Amino acid sequence: MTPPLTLSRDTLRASSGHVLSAEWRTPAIGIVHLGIGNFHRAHQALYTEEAMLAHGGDWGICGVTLKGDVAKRDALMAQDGLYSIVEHGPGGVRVTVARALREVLAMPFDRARLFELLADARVRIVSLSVTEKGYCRDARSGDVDLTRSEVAHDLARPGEPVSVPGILAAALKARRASGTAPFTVLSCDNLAHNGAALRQVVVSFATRLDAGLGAWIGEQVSFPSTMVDRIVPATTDADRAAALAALGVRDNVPVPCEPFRQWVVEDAFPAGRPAWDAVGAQLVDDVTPFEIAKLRMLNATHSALAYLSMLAGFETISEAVNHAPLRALIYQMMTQEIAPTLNVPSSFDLLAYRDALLERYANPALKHRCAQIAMDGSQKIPPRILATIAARLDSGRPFERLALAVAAWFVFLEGKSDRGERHEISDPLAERLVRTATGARDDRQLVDAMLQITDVFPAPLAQTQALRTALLRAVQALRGGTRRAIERYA
Ligand code: CS2
Repeated sequence: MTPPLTLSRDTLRASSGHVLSAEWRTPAIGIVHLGIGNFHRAHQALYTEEAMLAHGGDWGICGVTLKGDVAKRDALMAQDGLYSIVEHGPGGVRVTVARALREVLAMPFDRARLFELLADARVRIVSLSVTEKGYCRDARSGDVDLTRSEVAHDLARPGEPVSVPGILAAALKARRASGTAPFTVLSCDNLAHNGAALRQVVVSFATRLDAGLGAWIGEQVSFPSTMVDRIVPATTDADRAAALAALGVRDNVPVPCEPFRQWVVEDAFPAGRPAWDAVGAQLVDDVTPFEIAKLRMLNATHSALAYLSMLAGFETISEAVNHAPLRALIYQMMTQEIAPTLNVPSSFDLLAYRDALLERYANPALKHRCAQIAMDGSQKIPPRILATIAARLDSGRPFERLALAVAAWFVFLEGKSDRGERHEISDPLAERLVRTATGARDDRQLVDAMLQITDVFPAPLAQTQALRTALLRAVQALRGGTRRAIERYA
C-alpha cells in the first residue's frame, strides 16, 4: 500500500471531498504571532480566519517559534501553513482544516525575515502566546527581569535580540526610526492584566537602551489585555490518526482541542484589527473581571488538580475529576475559597462558570496530561493561587484547600509520586526549587525554605504566620498519602 500523501493545498483538493471553501481568498500577512504553539493555532488563528471569511481584511498570520523549532516550521511550511483542528467533543471527533497561517519562522535562524515583517506597515498586530516565563518579568517589580540570561544578552546586543522584550523593543525602535506607525501588541497568555504587564516589561527594557524609545513605546504603543480560553493539550498519535481518517491525507502537525472557546479582548487597536467581534469574541472596555475569574477559577484548579494528581497517580485531568473526592475538593475550593473573592459583573454567574469548568475537565476524549499543566509552577502559582490566598488572608477567611494545592506543589518538587514514580521538574527556577525542596531536613524546614523564594512568595505574604501554618498542616497531611489528604480536605 502506498503511504498517504501529506496535507497541502493540492493534496487536500485532490483527496476525497475536502475542498477549501471557494470564498477563501489568501490574505496578505497582517499579524505576526510570537509563540506558534498548539494554543494559538486552535484559538486566535481560528477567530482570525473566521473574521476574514465574514468581513475580509488582510490578516494572514506569520507564526514564529522562539525556541528555534525548525522541525515545526518545516512541517507547517511543507503543508502550506495548513493544519487540522481535531476537536474532541462529547459526540465524537470533528476535524477541520485551518488556513490563516501564511508563513512560519524559527528564531534565531529567520531573524532577517522576521524583522522585515515587523518593519512592514501592513503588519498591524504582533500577538504573543509565549507562556508566563516568556515575558522575562521580575515578579517583584513588574519590570524586565535583569537576572535572565536572554535579557542580559539582548541588552548587550540589542540588534540580535532573542527574548520577547528584546524583539519587541528592536522592532518598535525600527518603526519609530522609519516613521511607521507602531503595531498593536496583543498578549494572549494567562497573566493578570497581561497587556499592562507586557507594556511595563517592554518599556523598562527599552528604557535601558534608550530613554526616548522607552517613553515613545509607553505613549504610542497599545497593549490591550485579553482573556483567552480553550483547553488545548499536546498532540498525540491518535490526533494524527483522526486527521488522516477525516482528510485522507496525512497531517503531521494537527492540534487537538475541546469544543469550547472564549476570547475577551480589550478593544484598543489603533492600527485596526480583524472583525473578531463578528465571530464570537467579546470586545470590551475592561477585561479585568474576566481574566481574573478565569485565572483564579480555571487555571488555579487546573494547577491544583495537576500537582495533587502527580502525587496521587492520575495521569489526565479527566481521570482526576472522575475521582469523586478530588472532584469534591475542587468544587469546594471554587465555591468556598475562590468565588467569594471575585468581583464580577452581576451578569457573570460564577457558580454556573464553576459547573461548566467541571464539565469541561471531565471530557474523557481530551487526554489533557497533568504533567503538562504541572510545568512552570513558579510562574503559575502566584497569579493563579497566591493572589486568592492573599485576598482570603485580608478578609480573615480560611483557605485550607488552596494551601493544600500549594503544599502539593512543594511535595511534587521532591520529584516522585506517592508510589515512588519519578517525574521531571520543568520550570525556569527548577534548579533552585529542587535544591530547596529536596534539601529540607523536615516539613517545617521545607515550608520555611520555600516561603523564602521571593520570586514566588512576595514579602508580606511569605511572612504571614497563618499561611505558614496552613502550608505545614497541608504538607503533613500529604505525608499520610495524597488520596487520604484529598478526602480530608474535600
Ligand atoms: C493550563 C492552561 O497548562 C496550563 O497551565 O492551565 O493551559 C489552560 O488549559 C488554558 O489556560 C485554558 O484556557
